[in-house]
Order: sequence, then C-alpha cells, then structure tokens
Amino acid sequence: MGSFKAVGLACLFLPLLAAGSGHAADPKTGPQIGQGDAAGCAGLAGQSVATDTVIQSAEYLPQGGMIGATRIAVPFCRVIGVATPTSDSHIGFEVWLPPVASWNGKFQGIGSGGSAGAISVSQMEGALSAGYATMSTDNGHRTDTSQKNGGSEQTWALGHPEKMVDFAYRALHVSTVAAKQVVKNFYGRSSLKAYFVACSQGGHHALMEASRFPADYDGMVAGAPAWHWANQMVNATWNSVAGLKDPSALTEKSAAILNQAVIKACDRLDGVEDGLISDPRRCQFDPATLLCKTDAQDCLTQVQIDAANRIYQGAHRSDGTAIFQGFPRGSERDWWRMFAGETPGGSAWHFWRYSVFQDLNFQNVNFDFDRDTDRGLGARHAGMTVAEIYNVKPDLSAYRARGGKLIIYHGWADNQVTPFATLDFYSRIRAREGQAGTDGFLRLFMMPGLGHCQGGPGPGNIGGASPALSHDPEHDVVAALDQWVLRRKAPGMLIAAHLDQSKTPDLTRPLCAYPREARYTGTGDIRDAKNFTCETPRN
Ligand SMILES: [Ca+2]
Repeated sequence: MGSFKAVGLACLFLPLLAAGSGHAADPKTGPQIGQGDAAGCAGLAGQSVATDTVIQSAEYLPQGGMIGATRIAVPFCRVIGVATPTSDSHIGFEVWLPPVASWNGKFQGIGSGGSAGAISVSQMEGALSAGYATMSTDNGHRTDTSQKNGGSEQTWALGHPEKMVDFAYRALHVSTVAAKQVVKNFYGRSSLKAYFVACSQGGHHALMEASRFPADYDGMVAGAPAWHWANQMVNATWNSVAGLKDPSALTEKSAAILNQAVIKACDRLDGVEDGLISDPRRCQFDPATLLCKTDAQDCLTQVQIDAANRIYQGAHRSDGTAIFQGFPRGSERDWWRMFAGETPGGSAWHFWRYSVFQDLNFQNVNFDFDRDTDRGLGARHAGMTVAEIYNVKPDLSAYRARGGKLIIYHGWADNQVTPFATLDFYSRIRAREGQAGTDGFLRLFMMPGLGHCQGGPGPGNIGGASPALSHDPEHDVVAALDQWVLRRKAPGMLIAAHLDQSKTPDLTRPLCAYPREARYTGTGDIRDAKNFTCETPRN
C-alpha cells in the first residue's frame, strides 16, 4: 500500500515536467540540449525579476566550464543578478539553470559559511549536477580577502548597518524570491519544490528563513546551525580570552592531549570501543586529572586546564548565570584552530569592533561579560537590537503549518558551533509543538565524532556539505528531504560514511533521528552500519 502510493505520486510529477516546460525539446526526437536553452538564457539578461532586483548577465555554457576553482562538467545557464532593497545594499547572487531537458523540476538554494561574503560555487555544482536549478548569494557583501581572518572578516559592516540586516536574513530572502522568478522565466513554469541546503552560517540562515519567510522553501537541511548567532559571538569571545591573555593556554598539543584522554575515558560508555563518543552528555572527564607533575609527559598546565574548563562551561556572568552553552567533551581536537592564534574566535574576532560597537579601538581581550554582553546584544542598528537582527526566534509554527519540512544535523565533535545550542533549539521547538508535532516537520540527527559540518573521526558523509556515498534517501540527506517533501516519508535513519585519506569509506554507521541513537547489536564488524540498530537510550 505504502509503495503503491509512493509510485503513484512519483508518476504524478512526470507529466508536469514535460508539459510545463516553456521551450522544452520535442519528446519524439529526443532532447535537443542547448538550442532553446541558449536563447532562453540570453533573454534573461537585463530582466527585472523582483523589486529592486535586476539580472546583470546570463550566459549559456554548453560545455560547462571553470567557475573560480570549481569545474562544472554539465551544460548550464549562468545567471548573475543584484538586489538593492536599501540604498546601502548590494546583494549579489547567482542562479544556475540546467538545460530544460535535464532539469529535475526543482530548485535548491545553497547556504554559506563563516561571515558569508562569497558565492558557494562548489556546492552549487553539486546541486546543478543532480539536476536542480540552484542559487547562492553573497549575503550582501564580498569578503575582503586581504584580511587575516578571511571569510570571517566583517570590515564591510563598519558604517553599513543595513548590510548587517542583509547578512542576517534579508539577502537570502530577496535572492530566493529573485531566483525563483528566474526559474519561472527560463522554464516557463515555477519549480515544483524549493529546498535550501546549508551548514554553519547557512544553517543559521536556514532557520532565519523558516521563521521569518516560511513560504520561501518547502524543505530545508540545516547543518550545525549557528541560530543564536549574537549570543554565540559572546561565547566565542569567552573561549578566546584565555589564549589572548596567555598563548600557552590553548595549543594544538594541549588540545590533542585533552582530546585523547577524553576519548580514552568515555569511548566505552556507548558499549563500543571505536574512538567515538555516541553522546558526550554521559562523559564527565575532568581535565584536572591531566595536571602536570614532575617529569610527566602528555599533561596540561593549570592555565590549560582552566582554559579547557572555560570552553566546557560556556560564557557566564560573574554571578554565575549562564550566557551560552559550552562545548561537549570530545570536541577538543580542533579548539585551537578556532579559539587560539592571531585572530581567535572566528566571526567574533571582528564582530564587536566592526559590527556591534563600530569602534576600531575595542579589544576582544577586554570584553567584560557582565557589562559588554548586554551592551552588545542590546546595541541598535537599522532600528533593531543586535540580538533581534542576528538571533533566530525559535518559533517555526508558520513553517510547520505551511507543510515545510526541516532536517537539522550537528556533529558532536563540532569545534565552532556547540551542538548544545542545537539541542536547546530543538527543545524550544518541542516545548511549543509537542513531540508528535515536532516529528511531523522536524528531524534532528546528532552525529558522533563529526567536526564542524565535515571532518573528524566520525561518519559525517551524508550529502550537503559532505559528499554522500550514494544519492538515495538512505545515504543522502538531500534525497531524504526530497522523499519527505514529495512522498511524506520522514527520515528515521540515515547511513553516514567516514572516508579515509584516499576518499574510500572505512566506516559506515546509522544516524538515528533524535532522541534515538545507534546501538551495536553485539556481533559483526563495528565499522559496518548493518550491525547497528536505532534505539532510545536508557539514560
Ligand atoms: Ca564508542
């Protein structure tokens, strides 16, 4: 019964694909890829596709080609546009359109990372190759690559409050509206469904869209969503202060020593000795046990122990009240990349100086967590507080009501966006919608041993930010979302892979929809997903 229904639905969409195409190939003679497409593409140039939004150029590339450092191996129409919703705005975006005959009928928006400021070319290539019409925006600014902190830099925000709003949520919305119109103009009909696929800053933007503009997308994949972004900037500053005061507080070596000790202490808590901690909330390792004694090797100084505890605990006021969640045990390995060095804190390094306080003399090392937290989150730009601009309101009821589906995933070993913030978001949605209401539109996958969006010892390849083993709904999170939206089959489990240095899979493991987790059956290879089942944890 279930499979019959699915097949029936799938067939329903096929006639639409052929019948709705504006300049489709003659089905009797087969696809004539390129002819109508080239003309249709050229015709987009100069069009006004939305309020204050124009297409600057449109070029048909019959052989694909190099875009930046990314090779595109399929033909497509490359559309470049700009939106200027305010006099201070300059939002660049690109839309890539497959030839009519190879379009899958759907649209996929692609997100960005860090402080954005660039078109996400390589992920657009993935969506295009899968047959999607796809879009990415620069979020209203271009990264100044001469800055030492690269894609985290925010010099563009100095004196440009509206650009902060563009970056926070407006650029993605106006780019999405424009791109959907481009799709309609090129193919002669609207896309069947619109998806947004993103991780990190893009995950933040996904939840912004779902809460502020619920009509824009039918389905979203939000990895490691930095949803509480302004508060997260406080926390990233908190985590950086120890190293700013004393560079020995957090080093590559100290992070590795701590990480190895944590894994050793907590690996077996999930019943499988595999170097992964299934749920770090069960791990209580105390870094003080690593305090250096005379002649000791692989130990930590008191300064290093204090810095680690600071990161575990999260930002606090002097009276002990929490400002933000800390990081889990098991996430230590790459802490030093994020919270030490010349420009620690990722986006937080520039956030206070260039964006929030607009004060080039402000030093993060002097951030007063009692005074500057409120002063910063409450600072007003473009008629709003910084918290209002950047933090997502955890209310997705309108998105749920319009039938939108959302898959969130987060690595338990993330060193940039704490997975505890995602659990906080999930619990706020569940408090509003109940468990059944939440399950009807939101699935969360917590991923043991995955770093920030990709990398780490755990199985993290599920599509989106990290290539999937195969593009079916069991292995590819975008295919799982597509199946959920089109066929009402919610993903209860995904099979994730870990790739070795030669890109060969050396571990597969089920990811289970939260709160379930993968449990070893007790027999067979612990690196093979088939020997695990999804179970509700006992504790
Ligand atoms: Ca384990």
